[in-house]
Amino acid sequence: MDTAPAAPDDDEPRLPLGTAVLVVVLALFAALTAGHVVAAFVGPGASPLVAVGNSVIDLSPSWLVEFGKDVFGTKNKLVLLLGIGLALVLLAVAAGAASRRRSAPGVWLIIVLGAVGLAAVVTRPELGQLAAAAPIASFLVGIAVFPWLHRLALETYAGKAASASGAGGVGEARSAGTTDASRRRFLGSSLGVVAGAGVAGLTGQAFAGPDIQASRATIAPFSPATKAPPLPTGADFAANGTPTLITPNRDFYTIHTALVVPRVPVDGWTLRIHGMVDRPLTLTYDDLRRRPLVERTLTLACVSNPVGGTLISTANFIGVDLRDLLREAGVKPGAEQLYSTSHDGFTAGTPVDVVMEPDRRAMLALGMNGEPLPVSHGFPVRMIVPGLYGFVSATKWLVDLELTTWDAKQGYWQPRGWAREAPVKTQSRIDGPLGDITAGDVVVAGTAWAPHVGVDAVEVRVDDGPWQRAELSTEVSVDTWRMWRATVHMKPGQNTVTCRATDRTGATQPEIQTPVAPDGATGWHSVTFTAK
Ligand SMILES: Nc1nc2c(c(=O)[nH]1)N[C@H]1C(S)=C(S)[C@@H](COP(=O)(O)O)O[C@H]1N2
Ligand SMILES: [Mo]
Repeated sequence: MDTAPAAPDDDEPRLPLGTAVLVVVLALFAALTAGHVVAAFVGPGASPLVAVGNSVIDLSPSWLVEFGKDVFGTKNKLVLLLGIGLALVLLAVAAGAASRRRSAPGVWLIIVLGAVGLAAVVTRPELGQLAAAAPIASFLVGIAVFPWLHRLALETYAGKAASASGAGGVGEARSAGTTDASRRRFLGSSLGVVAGAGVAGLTGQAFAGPDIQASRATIAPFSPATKAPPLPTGADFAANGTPTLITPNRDFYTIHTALVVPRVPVDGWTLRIHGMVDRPLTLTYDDLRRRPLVERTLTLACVSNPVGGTLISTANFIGVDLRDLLREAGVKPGAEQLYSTSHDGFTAGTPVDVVMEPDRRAMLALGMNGEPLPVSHGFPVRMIVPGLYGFVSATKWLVDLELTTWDAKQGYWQPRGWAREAPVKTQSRIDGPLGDITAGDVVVAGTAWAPHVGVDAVEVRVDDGPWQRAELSTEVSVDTWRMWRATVHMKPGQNTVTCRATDRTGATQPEIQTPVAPDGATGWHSVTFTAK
């Protein structure tokens, strides 16, 4: 790489590659920070980086999304952001290399990236018109900072070039002085850009951060008219390694497509219920709160949970009965699909006949384990339908419910290769024992679920031995997972334990392994334990 400050063949000053790239990187950094800060006020999803990331997720083919989830697990969003960061660095290197003399190529990069950021933000369904302010701020800062730093850098090297070709005493000294001064100016300005962006970023964070938590904090404690029954004794075998029956909010699994969690304050939140109904409704948070609140112990499962996986949790959800609400709106005959939309544009289609089953206990949840919903679990309001996977029923940050037909609309995951109707499959999993095992009698324990159907039996076996019936924890309801435990004999060395559940219809979970797509994994869970 040529790092000479000036080309010998002409007088035009030329930046070393590293400096040219640095100028582009600094300008992009300042631009993205500016957008991020403005986004803190107009909505976190308006940050150009976040909006582009969200659009990449939504536009990616489903195989790529699944590949990302498989390879990077819950870190997949971090990897996506790092990937976008890397792409920006590569573009900065290219633009820097092209901008060693003139700023035009770098200016073009900023124009193109500005357009991409603006396009991503204005096409995000969750963002209002005000959101465009964030990418515009990015663009304005980028288009101002880049030519400015570029000029300062060039002045430094113009000075050097002059001093290199200058002849003799006084003149040389003066040129060197100019060089030092301009170098100081360039370095000082660069540091100023970094510091300014840092301070602005932190200020933005500080202003925007507490906002949604403040809204959450204004929610008065719920006093449900119908409380969840107290947990029976023996509801879990946590002492043997299973989870507790109720998952604490901080441990409840989290799945959503949004790159940053939507922040939806209660003030101004409304839920529209419309479409094929006799009486369309628009409800505020207080409208919902004033209804008789119910508390229900419900298990929620993700369709992407592999056999043996942990994308399943249970909570006491507090909210309003969804069937009652829909009956007030008056569901018209012919309505097949309850199409729910979240603030961030996620959608799910739920069968109307399932939601309207008298004993289905579907709800709009406002609270979870005694608190207002945590922001990452859908504050202020989400949907929960016992027995259906979350992707077709459990819309978080809910803002709209439309009664419609299957032909009219498709939920978010359906065109991406996932099923339209997706009841949770009967499954069982081995959780314990944890720690060292001594050969002989060993208590193995685990979790089983058949939401809205109920688990009737779990069997375990060691290697190819006979199936042995496990003890089941006390059932809380058919909508709640159950724990199991069994004493099995383990020999010194390796022992492969397998489990299988049978639900209340008498169906035993199939041995055949199928992938999570399109409607949930099947197969038996096995764990190999080494006993001493
Ligand atoms: N707005 C929104 N709601 C959503 C999703 C989403 O991506 N966006 N994911 C769904 C899926 S796939 C599941 S499994 C559940 C997970 O809910 P949790 O994060 O509270 O566990 O939320 C559902 N609701
Ligand atoms: Mo899910």
